[in-house]
This record gives sequence, C-alpha cells and structure tokens, in this order.
Amino acid sequence: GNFQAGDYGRVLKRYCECEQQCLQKLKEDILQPYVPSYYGVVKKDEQDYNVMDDLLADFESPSIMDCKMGSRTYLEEELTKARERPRLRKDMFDKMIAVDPEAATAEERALQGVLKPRYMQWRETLSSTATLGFRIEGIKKADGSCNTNFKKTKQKEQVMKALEDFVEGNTKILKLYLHQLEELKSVLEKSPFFRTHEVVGSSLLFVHDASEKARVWMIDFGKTVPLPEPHTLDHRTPWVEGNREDGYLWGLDNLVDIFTTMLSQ
Ligand code: 4IP
Ligand code: MN
Repeated sequence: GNFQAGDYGRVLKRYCECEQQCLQKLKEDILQPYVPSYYGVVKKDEQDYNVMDDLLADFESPSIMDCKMGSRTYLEEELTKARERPRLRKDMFDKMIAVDPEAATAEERALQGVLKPRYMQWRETLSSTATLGFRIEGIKKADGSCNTNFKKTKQKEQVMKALEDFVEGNTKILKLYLHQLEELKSVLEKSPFFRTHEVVGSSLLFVHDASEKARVWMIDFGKTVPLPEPHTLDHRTPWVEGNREDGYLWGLDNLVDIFTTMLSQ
C-alpha cells in the first residue's frame, strides 16, 4: 500500500512531491495544529517516503473516519489532458459497472472504457460530493470492523446515519468533533496557505476512542496545488472551469450543519 510503519509515533507515506511541498509550507501556517507534522524523506527498499506523525499513536483502539472534502475531486488539468490526449480507462469502467451496471453509456460499454473526468464526476454525483461538498470515504471502528461501502451515500439522512453509527450515539464525542470543525473553519478562513492553494482530494481524518478523546486533522495533499499569484480562492464559490474553486469550505459548512442538526435532535 501507500504506508509503511515508521519509528514509534511516525508513519512513512509513499513519496509525492506535491504533498511534500504542502507539508513543508504548512509547518509555517496557522493550519499547522490541524496537519500531521512533517519530518522529511527516507528511502526504504529503493522507494522514497515522506515521514510524518502517526495521528493514531495517542489513541487506544481508535475509531477512524475519512471524509474527502470539496465539490470537485480531480484537478482541472485532468480535463485538459482528457481533451488533448483522451485515454480510455478500462479500470475505471470496471469500477463503474461494478457499482451500477446501468451507469455506463452504450458508447462506453462498446469501448469498455471511460475518461477519467467522466469517472470522477460520476463518483461525485453518486455520492454527496456534488450536493454537500464532501463525502465519507471510509470508517474503521474500534472493534476493527471496516466499511468503505459509502459510494452511494448521498442524502443528508444517509450521511447522518453513518455519522451516528461512527460515534455510536455518543453525544460527547459529537460535540467534541463539532467544536473542532468550527475551530478549523475559522482557522481556514484566515490561513494564507489555504487562500493560495487549490485543495483537491484532501480529507478530514476523524479519530476518537473510548477515553472520549476526539480529534480532526487535514490529510492527503497529493492534489493540493499553489495558485499562480495573485490568484486566491474563497473555497465556497461554485466551480466553473478556469476559476479553480474546490468547494472545500462549502463542504465544511455543510458538515458543521449536519453535526449541529444531529446534536439538536
Ligand atoms: C480513485 O477512484 C480516486 O478518485 C483517487 O483519488 C484517484 O487518484 C484515482 O485516479 C481514482 O481511480 P476511486 O476512489 O473510486 O477508486 P484520491 O487519490 O484523491 O483518493 P488520483 O491519481 O487522482 O489522486 P487514478 O488516475 O490514480 O486511478
Ligand atoms: Mn484520502
């Protein structure tokens, strides 16, 4: 996989230059407390790795949730590439019809392939990405059970049910998460890094355990890219090709609303 065990309290993640650039810059940004600390590159069996904090190290049998943030999950350059050098993806076609045999068009079925943006957009509209600006990617509970079957989790009610199950009805944990999401939102709104980067395919990692400690971190910066100066984003304006908006804060607004609604019920 992408990860290797590191020294105690550290993990190694397959090297990605884009991610390294972000982790380095984030060390100097007000977002630093919400991001794993970065310790440079190591080589193991001919493969380079970025070394970072193991976010699970301080937890006992943690429950973990990965939420992919934003209303767009691919970079604009994928659109350009697909137009200039269209490449049919058989693997993506297969992933698509495995979820819904009806999803592919007659042409796609004949070709047994789809273009990457088409696959990514299909995933966005099937899940809550397009309508809520985030989606649950996976949940691992304290008992070791794993669920990555959220591809069709789209409606607010479905999302709430998954969150309810993740915290096992524990209101205290819900409150801790909500508080951190609100704090993170206010830091994001002031962060120089966030204003000047397109943040695509990045996740919020939620972690809690039976001691009722709960934390939220920003992870996965492989598709987080600096904008050419003086371009900035507000991360809420709807995306149109060329404006590079990612809908990250719009998604966080919706996530905060959902946690708030759950706590008021
Ligand atoms: C995956 O689709 C994810 O969207 C990956 O995004 C993406 O990687 C993969 O594209 C795509 O196949 P599923 O989640 O439906 O399997 P992420 O890395 O954000 O999870 P990219 O390369 O876009 O980061 P390919 O082209 O790597 O297969
Ligand atoms: Mn991810």
